[in-house]
Amino acid sequence: MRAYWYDNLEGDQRLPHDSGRDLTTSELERLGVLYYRLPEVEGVDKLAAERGYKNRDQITVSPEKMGDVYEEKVKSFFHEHLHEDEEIRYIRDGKGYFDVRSRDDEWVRIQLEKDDLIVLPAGIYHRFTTDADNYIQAMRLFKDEPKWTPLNRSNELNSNQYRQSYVSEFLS
Ligand code: KMT
Ligand code: NI
Repeated sequence: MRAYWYDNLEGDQRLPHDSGRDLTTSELERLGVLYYRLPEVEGVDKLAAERGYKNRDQITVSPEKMGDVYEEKVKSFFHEHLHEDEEIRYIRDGKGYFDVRSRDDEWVRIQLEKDDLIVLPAGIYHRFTTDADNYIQAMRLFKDEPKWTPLNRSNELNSNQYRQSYVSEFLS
């Protein structure tokens, strides 16, 4: 895992967009983003039990797996959105970038690879992209029914109760 400020330059979303300025895991924690390095799946079982995540599935994002819809999917993952539940991803293979908004509404890029697990809190604005290798496999953890509907950023969404809870817990 490496977290750094996004450079905001034009160019493919899958390029590193590396400003060269890093963030620490404690800085991520202040945004409510939790990071774990879990080389053994037992670590995931423990975390899932503690947080009440009973269910899991696996997703592969690649042109081989997705065919013609790959480019479309990658673009849609990159639209800025939030969820009304945590987003937990445990990377099993390949690499990818999760971008999250900072306190000052700047993009922080989090590069993840195999054995990295990330918890994005409900209500945080974020987006995802594969990198130039166009391949990631991830385990998705969820409680009951997955609540993965992305709610795209808008002024109206700022009054959403999950957004407001996030703002009052982490940005106030
Ligand atoms: C998401 O929510 O953006 C995804 O699940 C992307 C694929 S998981 C690495
Ligand atoms: Ni999401």
